[in-house]
Order: sequence, then C-alpha cells, then structure tokens
Amino acid sequence: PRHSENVARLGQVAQSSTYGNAKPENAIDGNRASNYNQGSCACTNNNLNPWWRLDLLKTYKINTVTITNRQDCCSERINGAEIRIGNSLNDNGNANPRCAVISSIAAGASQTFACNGMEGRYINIIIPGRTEYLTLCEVEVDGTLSETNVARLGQVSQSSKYGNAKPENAIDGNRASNFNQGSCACTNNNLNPWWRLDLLKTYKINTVTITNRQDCCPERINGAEIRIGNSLNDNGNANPRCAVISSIAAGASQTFACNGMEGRYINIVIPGRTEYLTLCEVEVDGTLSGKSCPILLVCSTFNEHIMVFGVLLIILMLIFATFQRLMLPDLDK
Ligand SMILES: [Ca+2]
Ligand SMILES: [Ca+2]
Repeated sequence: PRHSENVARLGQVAQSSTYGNAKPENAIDGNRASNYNQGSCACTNNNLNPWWRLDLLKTYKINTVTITNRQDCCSERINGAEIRIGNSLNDNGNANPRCAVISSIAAGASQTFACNGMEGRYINIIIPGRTEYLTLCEVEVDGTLSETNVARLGQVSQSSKYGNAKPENAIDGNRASNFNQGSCACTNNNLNPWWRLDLLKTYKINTVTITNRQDCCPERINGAEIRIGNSLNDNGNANPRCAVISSIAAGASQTFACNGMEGRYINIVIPGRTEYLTLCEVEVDGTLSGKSCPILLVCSTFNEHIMVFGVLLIILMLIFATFQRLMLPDLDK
C-alpha cells in the first residue's frame, strides 16, 4: 500500500513549552476546530524561537503539510514560521532542511505546503528569531513510508541458473510471480540449492520478505532456510539461521522477522534435498550496522576490528620500547 494518507496521527509530538492546557497533541487530534476555546489547538508560551515537533518514528517521504491557523485571535502570530523536515535532532530538529516559510495564513484557514517528497522522520514547525506564541490548531501530513528495501543495493549469486532465471531477478523490485514474466530467480534441480545476497556492508536485518512462484509448484520452497552473517564458509550457508520456511502460498509474499541479526550476506538455501530454488522477489528491511571501533573508526567487519587492534598493539609496543631505552642507562649502574 503506497497511497498517501494523513500520517501525522501515527506520530508523537512535543513542543518547546505549553501554554495552559494547549498540549502539542491538540495539533494531531484529527480536528481542525480553530476557535481556541474549543480545546483543539496546540500553543506554546511566549518564547524566543518557539517550536512544535512531530516524530513519525520512521522515515517518510513528505508530499504536503497542511496547517490550520487559529481563528478567534491573532492570526498573524504564525507569520514567518518555518516547516523543517529531516532525520536529525540537532537543535531539537529545527536545523533540518526547510520545506517552506509561512508568510501568512488567514484566520481559521487551512493552508497546504508542498514538500515534494522531502524525506524525514521529524517535522518541525518553528518561528525563528522572534519571541512569540506558536499556535497550531491542526497539522496534517501527507506522506508515504520511505523505501527501506536494502536488497536492491546488493550483489547476488546462486548455486546454478535454470535458463535465464538469473539471481538478479529476485532483487529487480518486481514481485511478478508467474515464471514467464521473467522476474523470478531459479536454480537447476540440485542438491542444497542456494541463492546469496551480498549487501557489501554489514546490516542489522529486521525482516526478509520472500515472494513465491505462483504458476507452479509452490511447495518447492518448503524447508528453505534464511541464513544471515559475515562468513562465506559453505558459500554463506553456514551463517546463523533467521528462519525456516515451512511454506509460502503460491504467488504470496511472506515476511520473516530476523530481529536485528547482523550480516553482510543473506542466503536462502534448501538443505538436504535435490530441488529447484525459485525466488520471485527477496526484499530486505535493514539498517547499516553502526558499530563503533576505538580511535573513531567505524567497523563493519570482523577484519576491521582485528586491524584496529593490531595498530593499537604496535603503538603500545613502540611506547614500551622508547620507555625501556630511556630507563636502560639507570639500570646499568
Ligand atoms: Ca486540532
Ligand atoms: Ca522479481
């Protein structure tokens, strides 16, 4: 489902301060009532740089932001407010890229600002450089979840290839599951057939979604395993197991939770059986693994950890050798 909707109501809100009971949630209560006494407007105190923030919890592509201004008083207070969108919480999110500057909104009116697919988890509304009340009677956000399928960033291989059913067909972004549509990967009828995705860097894998063939033989996928890790032992099939696929209905897409398992390689293997392995699409939801190493290096692989450890060891040995040379004359006496 990629249709747009008001996603603001899925989020969590905050603001720089709260005037009376005019809590930040009032701006996402689904009610545009713009008479302040109706209790559906968010409002800060009279502060310098007052702001309101919506946290959508995930990254969205934002099409539009619609703001409803207060009707019964002081509609000019909104003038100069900015809409900021991004993933950073620097300056409470107010330093994110700017979608629009609001010149004015008529009293009680709802105005829509186009953000043209700007991406972000946070949507801020801030009045910069002025001591002001920020009043928002409703904020509606039209957006869609950003694509998080990282499979398409990778390189693929498989144990063998049936006809033209190359491994890339499983990451072509197309779930078409009729074999003749040319969007399924397929091996020959081998013992332990496997398919491997190399993400090139280590990712934390949340889910793997597999689309099964529709027009024939959906039972061939039964017993396949999803393996995730950084080793290429046994072509990557010896990595830790995320799931065993009991079955997937013909043409269906099934999602398996891997709960943040880490790895560069994602294998799908049918162990212990001579079989065709057919995958019409493999989608991977994951995030780059951000393990920090000593001395400000970011490691993505075990080898990088070893390298950093080696460098530290050499530095320690040099310090020790220098120290020893300085001490030796004293020891000779
Ligand atoms: Ca409201
Ligand atoms: Ca495909």
